[in-house]
Formats: sequence, structure tokens, C-alpha cells
Amino acid sequence: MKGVVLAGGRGTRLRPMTDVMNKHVLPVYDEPMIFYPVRTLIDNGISEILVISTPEHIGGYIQLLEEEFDADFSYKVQKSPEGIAHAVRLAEDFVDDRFAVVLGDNIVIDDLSASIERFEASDSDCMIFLKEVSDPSRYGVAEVAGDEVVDITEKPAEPETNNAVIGLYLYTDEVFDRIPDLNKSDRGELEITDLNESYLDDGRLTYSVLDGEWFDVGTPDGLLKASRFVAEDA
Ligand code: TTP
Repeated sequence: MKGVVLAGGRGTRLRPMTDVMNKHVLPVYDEPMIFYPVRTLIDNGISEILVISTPEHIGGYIQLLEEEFDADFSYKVQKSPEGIAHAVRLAEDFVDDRFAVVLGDNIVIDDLSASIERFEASDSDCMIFLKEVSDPSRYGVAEVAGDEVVDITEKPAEPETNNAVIGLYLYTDEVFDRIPDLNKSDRGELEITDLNESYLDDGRLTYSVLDGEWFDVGTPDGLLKASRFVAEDA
């Protein structure tokens, strides 16, 4: 299985740092943020990795990652931040079959091998990962019944569940037939939630519950929490 790390975007919630640098070089304790999603893939046996970032910042990632990791990296530019699903589409030439997508600002520390095996053996076209959180209204949340996801709601005011949909997704290459059918949201982006909902509507979505650690480090609070965790764990 190949992997894709998305490291574009605007990073508005981490301004003013992101006015002059890309979010994914900001430190989580003593390492740049992007090392974590890359490590999530490598630690789970995925060593062919496509990194997608902005025209201004992609060069820095080549330097950083080639020096740090012994993996087979490819790079692609997303010319403008038109959404996570828009960025996934840029992986079309890189992907051959099933692949993983991890958001560059998500830290996932877990053994994913059982979930990956389950996805590879299944006839589902998309697997999302859920993590129980105390503040679900900040995230997309999924309602499940047995083995099935029955609903996904983006940032619900009154969440039905505590299951946040985290920034890690497994797809088949069929995803490239779906993305062109998405419409841009009110904020002008092709939304990953709309993409995943299309699988839900078609009965092609499966899920896995994350046992390990998860941090969304796209905000100052998330960054601080993750940095503390890493520092204490070191
Ligand atoms: P978001 O946190 O949804 O967006 P953002 O990074 O622009 O930040 P903010 O909301 O604070 O303005 O993005 C989640 C991840 O997806 C992040 O690691 C960057 C990546 N991403 C892309 O690669 N391309 C995109 O067009 C967008 C919107 C995000």
C-alpha cells in the first residue's frame, strides 16, 4: 500500500507563524510536525510516500524528509488550497490501488496493521478512523451501529456521539472517479467529509476505532498538548 501526506492548506488557525512558513514545519516539541504523519505511514509498513504541499514550501520538505527518513518519497504541488479532497485528487498518477491518506497536521500513534489488513480484505472503498474525544463538536463525528457507519456530521452543535473522524483515511483508486463529482462548499473547498459521505450513501464505507494516541495539531492548543505528550514520553 502507498501513502499520501497532505501538507498544503492555509493554516489560518496558526497565524501569524503560518503567514511566513508552512504549518507542517512548526515544532511538535523537538521535531517538525510533518515527521509525525510520515512516521505513522512508515511505522505501519508504508514506505512509498507522496507529499503534497504548496508551491512556496514543497522544496523545504524535500530537504527535510530526504535527510531524516529512509523511504521512497515523491512530491507534488497543490497550486492553491482548494480543499483536502482537491489535494487527494493530485495523487491520481501516484496511486495504483489501495492507499492511505494522512493529514499533515494529524499525529496518529498506533499499530494500524489489523485495520489495513481488514480494509485490504474487504470490498469497501473507504475506511475512516474514529477516536473517542471529549469535545466532539470541534470535529466531524460519526454515528455507528455495529459494523456500520450510519451518519457523519461536520462540527455538530449537539453531537450524537463522541467519535471524531480523524485525519487518516484508506481509499481505493476508485476515489478518483468520485472527486470530480463533488461540489465546492461555501468556503470554496472540495471537502473530505463530502467525499466520505458519498461512500456512506453508497454503502461502501467502513470504519476502525483508533486505540492509540491522536492529536490534531492544527491549533495552538493541539500543538501544545501534543508537544507536552511527546516531551513527557521522551
Ligand atoms: P485544515 O486544517 O482543514 O486547513 P488548513 O491547514 O488550511 O488550516 P486552517 O483551517 O487553520 O486554515 O487542513 C487539514 C490538513 O490538510 C492540513 O494538514 C493541511 C492539509 N490541506 C491540504 O493539503 N490542502 C488543502 O487545500 C487544505 C484545505 C488542507
